[in-house]
Parts: sequence; C-alpha cells; structure tokens
Amino acid sequence: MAQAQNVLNQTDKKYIAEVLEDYRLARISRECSLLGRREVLGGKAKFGIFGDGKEVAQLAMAKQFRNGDFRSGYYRDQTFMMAIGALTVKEYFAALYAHTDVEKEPSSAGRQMGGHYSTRSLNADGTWKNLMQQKNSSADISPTGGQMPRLVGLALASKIYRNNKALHHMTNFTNKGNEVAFGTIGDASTSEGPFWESINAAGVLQIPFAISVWDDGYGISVPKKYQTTKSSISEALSGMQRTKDKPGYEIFKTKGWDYADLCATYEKAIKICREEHVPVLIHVEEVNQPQGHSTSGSHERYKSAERLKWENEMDCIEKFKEFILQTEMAAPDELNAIDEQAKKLYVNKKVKRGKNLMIS
Ligand SMILES: Cc1ncc(C[n+]2csc(CCOP(=O)(O)OP(=O)(O)O)c2C)c(N)n1
Ligand SMILES: [Mg+2]
Repeated sequence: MAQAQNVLNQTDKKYIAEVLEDYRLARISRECSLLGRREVLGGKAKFGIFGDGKEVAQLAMAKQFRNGDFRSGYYRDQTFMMAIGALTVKEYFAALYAHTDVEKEPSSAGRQMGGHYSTRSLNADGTWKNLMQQKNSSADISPTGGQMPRLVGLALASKIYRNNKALHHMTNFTNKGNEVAFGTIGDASTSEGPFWESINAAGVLQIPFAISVWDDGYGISVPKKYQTTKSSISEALSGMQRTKDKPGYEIFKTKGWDYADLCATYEKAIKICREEHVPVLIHVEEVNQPQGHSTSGSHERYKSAERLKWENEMDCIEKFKEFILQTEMAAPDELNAIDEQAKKLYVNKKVKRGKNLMIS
C-alpha cells in the first residue's frame, strides 16, 4: 500500500481523494437514513421515507450535474442533493421534523413531507436568482410520476434556448441551451401514464432529458413482475433506442452497487444528452432498499429471506468499500475510520461535515 502511494501522480491522488469523499458522503447519507427511521419510530417525527440503497448511483449522477442544470426527482434523492451542495444534514433533519423556518428548512419550510427536495429560484424580494450560478432542483411532489411532465418542460426549455438566438442574452437562465434536465423515478412508478407520455414526448422532441430509474424491484410491497412488462423498463423501452437513421433515445443499463461502472455510464450518457440534445434513459438495476419502503411498514413482511440476504450482501456502500479496498485506494483502517466518523457526525454538532455538509 505504502509503495503504491509513492508511485501515484497528482491525477491519481486527486481521483482517490474524490472517491474517498464520495465514500464519506455515502456513509453520512446512510447514517441519516438510519437515524431518520429511528426518530420516526421513536415518535419524534411523523413519517419518514429515505434514500438508503441509492447512495452510490446518486453520487455518480451528481458528478455530471453542472451549475444551471435542473433536477426533477422524487423522495429517494437525499444523497444527490447533498452531493450537489443543496442539502445539509441539519436541513435534512429539519425537514423530517417539519421545521417551519424557511432558513432552516429551505426545501419547503415544513410544508411538504421530508424527502421532498427543492432549491430556491427566487430571492426574498421576488426577483430571480442567477440560476446559472447554482445547481437547481424543481420542487418534488408526492404523486409518484408527477416529476415526469415537469422534466419534459425543463428539458424543452434548453432546446428552445439553444435554437433561438434571440434568447441567448438571458444568461441568468442559460448558456445557449447547454443545460440538462435530470430526472429520477422508481421502477414501479414507470408503470404510470405520465411516465409513458413524458418518455414519448422527450423522444419526439429530442431534448436534453436524462431519466434515471432507481430499480429496487419493488413498488412498496409489489414486486416488478406485476408492474413492468418483461420485468425490465429498459427492455420494455428498447424500441425507443435511436438508430443510424432514426432519432430516439440512448439507453444505458448499470448496477446500483457498481461505483466504477456507474461513474463511466453517467459520464457517457450525460455527454450525449448535453451535446447532442438526445434523451437518455439510465436504468440502474440491482438497487436495494435496506430499511424497506418507508416508516409505515417493514419489508421483512413482504420480501423473502433469500431476497433480504441478497440485499444485505449487495449493499451498495459495502460493495463500494470492497471496490476501494480491492483497488488499494485506501486501507481498511482508513475506511473504518470514515464509517465511525459518519456515525458520530449527527450527534456532535460541532463537527464539520465537509464543505457541502457543514452543520453549524
Ligand atoms: C400517483 C400515486 N400513486 C400511489 C402513491 C403511493 N405510493 C408512494 S410510493 C409508491 C411506490 C413507488 O415505488 P417505486 O416507484 O418503485 O419507488 P421506490 O419507492 O421503490 O423507490 C406508491 C405506490 C403515490 N404517492 N402517488
Ligand atoms: Mg421501487
């Protein structure tokens, strides 16, 4: 290990630092989910729905998200929001407790359930912020699938900006239409009408629309064989794949626990989407949900012992840890120390959580 460190150049060192920062954030986000469930079951908050199991995929997605881009997603996206610097641990818990002070709970000042994220586009006096100097998220809504039509609108805006030179002076909103609209949706919600209508519209319009499906195989307790044709949304949509002669989608498949493949897939997908204005579908399979759907249920009641064992073995953060160890980017002690630190962070308010997660 020491020898390996000696031959590393600056680029390698930068890459390793970035990977370890991702790992640290994944752990912090997981600890938030674990504590969040305990807080609800202990009676300190009314309801909780968390992003455990989706951490690694969201870190990969966040790497491609630039200032001026927009998200339109759903309640599993806490890690992504933390990674783009739009959510702190403190804000996350303020939302869980439905804090009504907008300074403390900027997503909705406690008006929405926890897990419903957004960023602010307006200043207190009602004037527009410069959206090109921040990473943006439209406000989540609870009806699953409701994020989809909005995603079409956000992506279409980029195309209009790119094609209409008379709008290029609006530099608070666009850099000549280079912005991508990033969507997220669960596998079961792809069964809904708004999903299909939006997918079709984006294919027809050829807009920078990047939809990620977090596929954990369940919609609450219903397994995907009862929800999705061929139990695979990317197979069901394969006719949308563009060909040499006909525009359509670029469709990607990757796995929720495979950090390296996730990063490579998002890099490739978003480049096409941003540069060519081609819609992309990123089907993230083998995602899991370690704590079950929400605080209103227990997944032990509907998942088989075999499935629960698999979920445990294929936990995305454990697999991420394995990857870091196998590639010798860090020693076990270093990673264990990060794990321990993540557990302490939310109880010790004085500890700094990195530049994006500062608590005080
Ligand atoms: C239109 C609508 N129907 C039903 C619900 C209730 N509901 C909330 S989450 C959910 C399951 C969603 O599963 P999936 O899309 O796979 O996302 P996951 O929670 O598994 O990430 C359902 C049915 C809802 N919120 N909105
Ligand atoms: Mg699901």
